Amino acid sequence: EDNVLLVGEPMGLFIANEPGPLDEVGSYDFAVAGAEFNVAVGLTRLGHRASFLTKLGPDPFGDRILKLMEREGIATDQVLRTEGRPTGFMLKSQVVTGDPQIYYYRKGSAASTLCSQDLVGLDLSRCGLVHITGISAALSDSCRAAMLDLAGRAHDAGALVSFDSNLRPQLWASEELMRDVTNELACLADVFLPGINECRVLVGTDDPEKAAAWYLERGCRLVVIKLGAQGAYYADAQGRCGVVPGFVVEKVVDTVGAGDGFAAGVISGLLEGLPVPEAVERGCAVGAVQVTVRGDNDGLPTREELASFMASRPRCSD
Ligand code: KDG
Repeated sequence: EDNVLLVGEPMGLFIANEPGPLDEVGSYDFAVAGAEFNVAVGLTRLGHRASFLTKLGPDPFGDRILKLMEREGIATDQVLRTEGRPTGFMLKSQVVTGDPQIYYYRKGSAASTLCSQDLVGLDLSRCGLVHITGISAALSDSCRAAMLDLAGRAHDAGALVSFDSNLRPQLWASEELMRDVTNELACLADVFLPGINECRVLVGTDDPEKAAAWYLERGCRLVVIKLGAQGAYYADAQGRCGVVPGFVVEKVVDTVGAGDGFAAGVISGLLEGLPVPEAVERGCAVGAVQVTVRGDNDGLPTREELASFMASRPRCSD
């Protein structure tokens, strides 16, 4: 079944309208963020069916997120509203180069109360793939337990699990906990999608071959490591591996969301039965489109936009 379940915390997002530190910004644009939400948008734009499991507060951010999900065609029947808990939100700065500054207001949010109990009625029988990220595991102890449960439930139901480490040290009590939990989830995943800098933190190497081998030896089936502008390295349990070159991007506007676009591209390709290198190439393309816009998800391409981008754009190795 080509039905993807995403679980995580969509949030309100204020994007600075001018460069500078967050406390000096004069005006912000209002949007929606959240790694798993971005992947859901990417998948539905590419024509896949996605449903979202989360908890939202009874507030304008929650209403906005729900409406946006509906507009994007993301199924919302697993979205719970939680009385007495706010929907999380975050601020994002504007930068001329490098990664923007991020500040979260999400402690005690509705989504942080997600727990294994919320998964009890979940029907995974028509679900082909479950996508989770390390961010959800970082939100609270109950979220962490729920993500581990969910990975097990997905396997029992015959669904694939894809996992993006999405390391957010700000959200974890310690680097050790972040590393241990992330690696545990990665080894349970069929598809693991870390960045090369994350591999240094997680397994102590930035050699993509060594990092991928570490996860493959411990049960993961396919590891795809993002190499930034260079593209990505993949290795699977059957011994196939290689580097897929990235696409040339003339002007990077905002790097946030590139990894989520990458995940949407890779997952959609795998669900369509593309060979791994082609699915990875699609991931690189969606990630490259995404860095050319300011929002975390509004740049995600439709099938037509993706096809014309891939046909016209040179690769980094050209
Ligand atoms: O990957 C992009 C996300 O980081 C962004 O949309 C916000 O989910 C988010 C987070 O927790 O940082």
